[in-house]
Amino acid sequence: METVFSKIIEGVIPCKKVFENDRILAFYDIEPAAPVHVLIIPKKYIASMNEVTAEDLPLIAEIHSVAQQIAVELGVAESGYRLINNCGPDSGQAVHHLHYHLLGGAKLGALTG
Ligand code: IU
Repeated sequence: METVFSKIIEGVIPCKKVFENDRILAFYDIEPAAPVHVLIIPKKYIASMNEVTAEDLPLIAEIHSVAQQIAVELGVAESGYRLINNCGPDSGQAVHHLHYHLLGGAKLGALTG
C-alpha cells in the first residue's frame, strides 16, 4: 500500500536523511517531539507491528542496530533516548507503514497510557 513513507523511500517526497541502506531508511521527523526525533523505517512495506512475520525478524533486529548507531552519531546514546513504535488506532499510529520513533536530546516526559 502506498503511504507518505513509500514516497519518501522512492525519493518522490524529500526527507532529511540520517541513515540509508538497501533495507532501512532513517530521517528526521517533520514535526519533532524532542530535540532529536528520527523515524527509522524498513523499505519493505509492512503496515504495522501486527503484520511483522518471522521472516521479518532479522530486519527488525537490524532496525534496532541502526537505532543504536544513530543514537551514538546524534550524541544521545549516553544521555538516553526512547525507541517507540505506535501500532493501531489506540496508539495514534497515523502512517500505516511500520516505523520507529527515536526520541532524545532532552529529559523526556513520563510515558502515559
Ligand atoms: P505515528 O507513529 O504514525 O503517529 O507517527 C507518524 C510520524 O510521521 C509523525 O511523527 C509525523 O510527524 C511524521 N511524518 C513525517 O515525518 N513526515 C511526513 O511527511 C508525515 C509524517 I505525513
